[in-house]
Amino acid sequence: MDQSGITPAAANLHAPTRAETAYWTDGAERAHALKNRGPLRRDKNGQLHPEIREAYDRTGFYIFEQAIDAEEISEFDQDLTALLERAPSDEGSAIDRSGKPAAGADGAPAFLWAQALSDPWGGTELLNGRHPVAMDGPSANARPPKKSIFLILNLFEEMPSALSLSANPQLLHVAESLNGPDFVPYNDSIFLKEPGLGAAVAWHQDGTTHWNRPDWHPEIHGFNFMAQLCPTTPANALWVVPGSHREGRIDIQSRVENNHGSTRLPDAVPMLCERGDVVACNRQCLHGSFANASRDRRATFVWGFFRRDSVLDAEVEVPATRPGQETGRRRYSEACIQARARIIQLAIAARKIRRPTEEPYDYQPLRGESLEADSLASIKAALRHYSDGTIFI
Ligand SMILES: O=C(O)CCC(=O)C(=O)O
Repeated sequence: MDQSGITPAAANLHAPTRAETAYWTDGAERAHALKNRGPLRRDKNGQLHPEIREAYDRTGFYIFEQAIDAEEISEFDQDLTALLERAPSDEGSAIDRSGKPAAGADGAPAFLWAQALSDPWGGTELLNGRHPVAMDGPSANARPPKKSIFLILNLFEEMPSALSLSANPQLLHVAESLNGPDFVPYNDSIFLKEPGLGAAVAWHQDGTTHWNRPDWHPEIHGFNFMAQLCPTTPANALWVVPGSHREGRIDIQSRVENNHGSTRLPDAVPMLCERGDVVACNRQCLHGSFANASRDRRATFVWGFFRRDSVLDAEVEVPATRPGQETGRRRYSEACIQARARIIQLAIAARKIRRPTEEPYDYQPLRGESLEADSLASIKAALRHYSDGTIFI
C-alpha cells in the first residue's frame, strides 16, 4: 500500500472502455455460438466422441466442462499458493518474502516476471519472434508496483498436484485420441493474470518449426491442455481465433493492420470457462490474452503433447523466453524422446500414490518398463533437471 491506502495493483484496475465492453460482449456471443464445450465423452473404442472431435477439428479447441473434480482443483490451488509464498521476493532474488531461500534457485520452477499490465513478448524477438505485435490494452497507473510473476515454468518437481493432474487418465485418453498412443509430452506451466497486474500475451501461434513442411497438417505442432483454476471472463480470458489452426502460418502483423491497427481481432472469441474446466487447444490456433485490469484473477495450468512423428528427428532453434537467455540448436533423437516420455510414467506413478483406487492410464511407449521410483520423494528425485529435456517445436 502507498500513503493513499491503495495497493498499486488496485490502482491499476480500470473500468472497461465502451469499445472494450462491446468487443467483450460480441466475443462472448461468438464463443457460445461455437458449440465446442461440454463434458468429456469417449466412444466405445475409447476415442473422443465424434461430436467432440468434429467441434475440435472445426474450431481448434474444446472446453471439457468440469473435467477436474473439486478436491483435485483445491489441492492444486493449495500447492500453488504455497509455491507463490516460496517464490523469490523480487525478480532475481534468492530469498522469498519471509527471508528464506526461495524456490527455483536452480531454474525449476522458473518464475517469469513482467511489469504490471505490460506485454513482455509482444513485438520482441523472444520465443523465436512468434509474438510480432504488442497488444492494445489498459496501461498501468503512474505508480506501477514492482514486477510481478506472470508465468511459472517447470512445476513438477515442486508441485506434486500438478504432476498428478497431468496424468489424469481421462485427459491422457484425449491426448491419445488426438496424437496417437505414442504421444510425447511438451512442457508444463501456469499463466497467472492477477487483477491490476496480469501481463498481456500477444497474439501468436505456438508452433515455430514445421510451417513449411510439405506434409504440414493442422495437428503437426500438437496441442495444449489448459486447466482453469478460476472462472474466466472476457476481460481476463485467453482469446482464440476459431479455425485458425487450419490456416498455416498467419501473418499477424497484416491481420492487425487490416483491423485498423487494433489487436481486438473481430473474429476472435474468449475461452469462457468455469473453475475445473479443461480446454484442449491446438497449438496452431492464433491466440493471445489482454492485460488484466479487471477485478478477477485468472490462473491456468497448461501442459501439452505432440505427435511422435512431429518431433522425431526434428531440428530446432531452442528459443529464449527472456532477454539474455541462451539459445541453441537441438535435434530430437529417439533417445531424447524416450527420455522425455518418462515424465508421463513418473506422473502416472505419482498419481497412483495420491489416487490409489483410480484406474491409471496405460501409456503404451513405456508399457512393461519398470519404474524404480515408488514414493513421491523418489519420483521428485527422478524428475531432477527434467526441464533440460523439454521438447519445443
Ligand atoms: O493463458 C494465456 O494468457 C496465454 C497462454 C498461451 O499463450 C499459451 O499457452 O501458449
